[in-house]
Parts: sequence; structure tokens; C-alpha cells
Amino acid sequence: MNNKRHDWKTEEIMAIYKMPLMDLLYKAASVHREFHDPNIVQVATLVSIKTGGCPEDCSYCPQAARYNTDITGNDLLSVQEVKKLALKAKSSGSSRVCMGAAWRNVKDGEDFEQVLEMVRTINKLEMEVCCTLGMITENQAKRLAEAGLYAYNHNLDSSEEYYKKVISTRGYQDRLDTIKNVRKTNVTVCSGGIIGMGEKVADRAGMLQALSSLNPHPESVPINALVPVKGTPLEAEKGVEVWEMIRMVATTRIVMPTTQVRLSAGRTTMSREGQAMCFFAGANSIFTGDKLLTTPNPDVNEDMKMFDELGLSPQKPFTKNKQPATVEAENSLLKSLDEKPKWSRPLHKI
Ligand code: SAM
Ligand code: DTB
Ligand code: SF4
Repeated sequence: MNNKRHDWKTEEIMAIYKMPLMDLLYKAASVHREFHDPNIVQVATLVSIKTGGCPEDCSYCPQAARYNTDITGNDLLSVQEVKKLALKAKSSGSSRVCMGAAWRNVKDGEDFEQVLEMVRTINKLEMEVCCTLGMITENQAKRLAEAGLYAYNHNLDSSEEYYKKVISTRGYQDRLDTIKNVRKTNVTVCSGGIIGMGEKVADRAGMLQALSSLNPHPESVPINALVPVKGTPLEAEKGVEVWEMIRMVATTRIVMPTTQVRLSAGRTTMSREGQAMCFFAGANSIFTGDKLLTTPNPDVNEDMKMFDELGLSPQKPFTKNKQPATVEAENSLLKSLDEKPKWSRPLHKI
């Protein structure tokens, strides 16, 4: 029976999160088996197509221009460079490529046209193409859909209350509005968040409440553990205990039973046993490749060894949704509107 709910209360979600661990694991694994093959895990790869120099002030992010971090920035990669990276990912078992850009929002123009060409190119490689480019308008979402985009990632990151403590240059509503724009197309929604930023369990539950109130639920929900990066305001955060990650994954699985739950940033500090418990609790996607966007990730060979040990198989592309069609640029009916959208800057002081 498909028992998806969109009316979860934060208190109910908190009660699930705080269940005795054995009960929580049993419940989450049971839900997981009802809707997914527990031995199949999606392997996705991140490609940072534009790194650093971002105007936003997300306290966790090494790519914000205002923080003095040790990353090497780059302008937008070429379509050929991205194609090469996608092929490399495919040859090591990845079925999905997520292209990340350190932008506040997408601006119509040359760079966006280049991203659209990247989407067309990777879709032709028979891989699921995902993008995370910041806020987008309805027309931009439609143009990405027409190019063959499979998923758009746009995280809520925390509860609405805690969000204000972490980011001042945009509001929660901006995030929800972008997700709404993506929902006007056939592109699937990927939206999740970060734990370990100093938030309370109520904020973790609040984030899951906000995500599960979306109808339909996001097709995928990444759960990131903060990677504390020197130079960012959150550099001194201690990092989460593995139990918190397991509880967060399990709770997400119970609250959004059919969603793909991605064990995202933070795996370098997790043991195989810890990760295995996350898979048991309902995680069924990971990012592989030795780098996330700018921070380290476990080596892909080590990950494949872990898959062997656990008897896991990588998910084939387009097993959950069918492959979108790609319309070539010259046949496109949608044009750039040269929009200048007014996204908010709620608490920003500069
Ligand atoms: N600029 C776009 C945006 O913010 O939507 C896309 C890229 S942004 C880097 C994508 C996501 O990466 C963020 O929403 C956040 O969840 C995650 N992230 C960034 N820095 C992180 C860190 N230090 N640890 C864990 N997750 C992080
Ligand atoms: C998501 O939720 N996690 C990924 C992906 N979506 C874009 C990004 C994690 C980034 C971790 C910090 C970094 O490597 O810069
Ligand atoms: Fe920019 Fe995204 Fe990093 Fe925020 S999370 S600073 S918007 S790249």
C-alpha cells in the first residue's frame, strides 16, 4: 500500500527520530523493503562545473566568496570537459551526474546556454542528469526540462527557523519557489539538507516536515553531514556522530517512503559499518568519486569494495522514472526571456 503522507507534524517526526535505535532501524528497514530493493544503491557523481566566488553567505559553504577558504575556483567548464568527466564517472559505475555551480541564481545568457548544452550532452550518454545552479525561474526550469534534465537539486538545508541563522542572503521562501518552478516541468525534485550545523533535533524534524509537506514528495532527498571547512563560520563545528546520521536517514525513509534517500556529504569520516547501517535504514544512493564539489569523498574503488562486501549493486539509470527526451537547441520553442527576477535578501547587511 502506498501510504505517503504530506501532513506529518514536526512533533511526530521528532518522536520517530528519538525512538529506541533498534525499533527505529526495524521500522525504517521494513518501510524500505516495501518500496525499494534493499540491495540496490544508486551511484551518482558530482561535477563542480563552476567553483567558488559565490556571492551568497551560506555559513557552511567553502565556495562563498566572502570566506577565506583554501579552494581553487574555476569559471564555467567547457561542454567537452564535462562530457569527459561524465564518461569517466559512467565507466566507474555511476548512473547519474550532478553538475553543481556556485551561483546564487541562474542568469539568462551565454553561461546558461552552455549549461543547457551540457544537459543535452550528458542525457545522450544515457545517464541521469541533475543540476544544482541556485534559484531558477519557471522559464529556466522549462528550458532545462526541454534539454533533457532528469533532476534539479535545491536543498532546504534545515528548518525554516534555523535557516535564518545559517544564511542571510536569501530566504526559505526563495528555495520553495524554485522547487515550485521545477515542479511545473517533468524534471524530478532533489531536495534535502545538512545536519551538524549546531541545529537541534527539532530543526532536523522541521526540515523533514517541510520536505514531506511538498506534494509530491521530492523524488530524492540528500542527507549531508556538515563537512566543517577552515575559513567558514562553521569551521569549528565538531561533526555529527554516526548515530545521528543513521537516525536522520531512518527518519527520512519512514516519512518519505518512496523517495530515494542519498547518503551525501560526510562519508569520509564514517566507517563501513556506519554506512552499512545507513543502507539498512533506507539510504539508497551515494555520491562517489574522490571529491564532492570541493571537499574529499571516499575513493571509488573503496566504495566498490564496500558494495561487494555488502552484496550491493549499483542502480541502473532511469529505473525510477523514464529518460527525458532532449530537444536540440535549434529546435527549441523556448527562448531566453532575459529575466531579472527579484529573489529576496532578507537579513543581508552589506
Ligand atoms: N549554489 C547552489 C545552491 O546553493 O543551491 C548549488 C551548490 S551548493 C554547494 C549545494 C549544496 O551543497 C548545499 O545546499 C548544501 O546542502 C551542500 N553543502 C555545501 N557545503 C557543504 C558542507 N561544507 N558540508 C555539507 N554540505 C554542504
Ligand atoms: C547535496 O545535497 N550535496 C552535494 C550536492 N547536493 C550538490 C554537495 C555536497 C557539497 C559538500 C561540500 C563541498 O564539497 O564543497
Ligand atoms: Fe553559493 Fe550554493 Fe555555496 Fe551557498 S551553498 S555559498 S549558494 S555555492
